[in-house]
Amino acid sequence: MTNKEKIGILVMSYGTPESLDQIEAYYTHIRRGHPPTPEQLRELTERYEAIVGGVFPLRENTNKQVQALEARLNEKYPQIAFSCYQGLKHAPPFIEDGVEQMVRDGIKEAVGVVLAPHYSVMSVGGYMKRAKEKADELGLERIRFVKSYHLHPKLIEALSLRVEECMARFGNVGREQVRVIFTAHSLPEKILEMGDPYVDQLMETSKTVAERTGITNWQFGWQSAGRTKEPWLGPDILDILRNIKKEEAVEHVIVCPVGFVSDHLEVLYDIDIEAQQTARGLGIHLERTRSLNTDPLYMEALSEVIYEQWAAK
Ligand code: FEC
Repeated sequence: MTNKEKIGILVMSYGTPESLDQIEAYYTHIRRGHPPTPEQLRELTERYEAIVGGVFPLRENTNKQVQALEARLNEKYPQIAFSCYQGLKHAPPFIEDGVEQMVRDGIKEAVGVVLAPHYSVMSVGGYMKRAKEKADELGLERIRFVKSYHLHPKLIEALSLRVEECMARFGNVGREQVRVIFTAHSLPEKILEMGDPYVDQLMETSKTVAERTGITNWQFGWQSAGRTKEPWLGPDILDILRNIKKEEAVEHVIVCPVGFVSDHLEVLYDIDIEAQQTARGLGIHLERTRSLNTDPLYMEALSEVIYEQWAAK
């Protein structure tokens, strides 16, 4: 089968350090070239130390997701030869490195996809812009992008199964007693004036999962806001926990981080350590839904949106 059409898939993800001594360079990249203060560096290093057991989870998870996606694509669409390339936002191989490697390998047609289902000009839009600029510079014939896939039925199914599985951990507690909080990474509030679809897409995912699972006791919350002076989207998950305990006497909570697809710092620290500590202090039983990682339903959803994007001539 030598005459199969060859398609390059640029799989873009956030990126993470690979060792503790790389945290400073990584943080400097996130801060657009401005190194963190020693205090900021120490604080971030401590958060990584709390979750890293020899490997940085996002490094390993991205590798596994990209391998699983390539395998699924080639199995599902055997008429095409798919090759996946990683392109990371804040760590090597950077987005530009991924595009360069595709060109070096003779790829003429490519599809870019981000391992984050919801579009914001500040998140997915940024990945796409960098990939397109490099592709144009190097003369890659064609690159199209999957912008979002926040309502893909298989993504919704995978998330719904996770909420159900989490609900079962509450034993005899009635479903209506458990508050489900869907979360995503906060962004600066200024995106609201820009007509950005991020907030609406996140609400749509949450509402659809709630409908599918028949859950009525739910709300949305933000997490992991940056520590800057500008206002960020809220309410923050920690404030929500305090308020629902104080004002509504809620004692059972499921956190479902719909904005993330992997186990990494924002899930393993911000939810599993920080939010869990707050919940315990308040006497709340908090459970988190399992991350998607390489879930076959997630790989299937990604394969389908990639194929659709490629096939839309
Ligand atoms: O496990 C890891 O090593 C990396 C976890 C990680 C993920 C992630 C995803 C998103 N971020 C988004 C927005 C921002 C904005 C800023 C920002 C800053 C940080 C810092 C760390 C960090 N982010 Fe992140 N993010 C992850 C980690 N993020 C560490 C720096 C210290 C801190 O603030 O905690 C503010 C800086 C800026 O203006 O750029 C904004 C969004 C996502 C979800 C979409 C995506 O994955 O791209 C949005 C994972």
